[in-house]
Amino acid sequence: MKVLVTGVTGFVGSHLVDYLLTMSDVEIFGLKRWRSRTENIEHFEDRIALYECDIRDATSVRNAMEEIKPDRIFHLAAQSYVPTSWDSPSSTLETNIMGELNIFESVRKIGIDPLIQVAGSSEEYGLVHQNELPITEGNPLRPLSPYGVSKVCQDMLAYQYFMNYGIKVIRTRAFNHTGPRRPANFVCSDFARQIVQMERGKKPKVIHTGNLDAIRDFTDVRDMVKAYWLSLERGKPGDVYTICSGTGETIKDILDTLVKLSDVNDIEIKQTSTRLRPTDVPVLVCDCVKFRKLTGWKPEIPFEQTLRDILEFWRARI
Ligand code: A2R
Repeated sequence: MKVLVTGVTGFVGSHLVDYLLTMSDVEIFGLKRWRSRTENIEHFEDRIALYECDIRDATSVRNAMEEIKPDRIFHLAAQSYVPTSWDSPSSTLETNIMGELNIFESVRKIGIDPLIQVAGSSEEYGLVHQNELPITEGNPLRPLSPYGVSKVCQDMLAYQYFMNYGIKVIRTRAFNHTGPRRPANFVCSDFARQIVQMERGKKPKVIHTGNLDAIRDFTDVRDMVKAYWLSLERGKPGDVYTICSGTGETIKDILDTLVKLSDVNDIEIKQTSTRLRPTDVPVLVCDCVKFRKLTGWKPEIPFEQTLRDILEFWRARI
């Protein structure tokens, strides 16, 4: 089976390939740009086939699709960072929406029939009222960032291409996921990196944070990529599945656990306005009963282990 991963050089794409490499009978293909950073894929680069492709460029996407003719596509390429979407809304919308459109159109025009996973996000739900928790697929979509809007559009475009053309799309809406290789602009990695800098004596014992009271639902990325695989194995084309751990953690709990797992103490916490979002949702916790019933999936890696592994990741780099 030919499996194509867009965004293969990214955080999730590289973990997905690690998982795919444990399987037999899977030929792995990845799309990358000529200037993509490759540190996440160096350990498997010689075991997959890489194609240069910018998903905003329809010709480039079509050429890659024509050559590969994949049986399955994990569409992970995106402008994935919420704060950047406020700074660069137009390019976020272009990459995420037009990029996906180019993939669907090339599949349609070439006449191939792959299963396609579209990586949506909890950011699609955006504003969630307390009486609407836990979130399920039926919650209203009220995105609060250009990134969230782009993911709602990806989701709806996927639905439309399934309904109009029978393109076999499975939509996932993943809640927060983290782990080693997550860049330092994401909260767990940000804290872990700052703590390791303190362990190394490279930073005063002051940690800069955003909103510590927010409650988020975290899953280890290595569990998340297994869920993505199962979404194509068992999911119903056209359907949508939220994926989450179902457990809420405050950002403060995450910070406390990281400090507990580290060699530093007496850390001063400073809330920084530049790390706060224009609009933040207090609680984002989900119930993925639909996906669990369908697939039997549940997270296996305890969150404390995830945080330990993130610290180890930064210790190896700082
Ligand atoms: O920016 P690059 O060249 O380093 O590659 C990133 C890729 N990407 C693109 N690939 C082709 N054409 C583009 N115009 C383009 N723009 C971005 O998407 C990188 O390989 C990947 C994104 O990786 P991360 O930022 O690490 O995102 P992550 O956490 O792996 O998220 C995967 C998916 C995304 O759709 C998120 O929105 C969703 O999961 O949560």
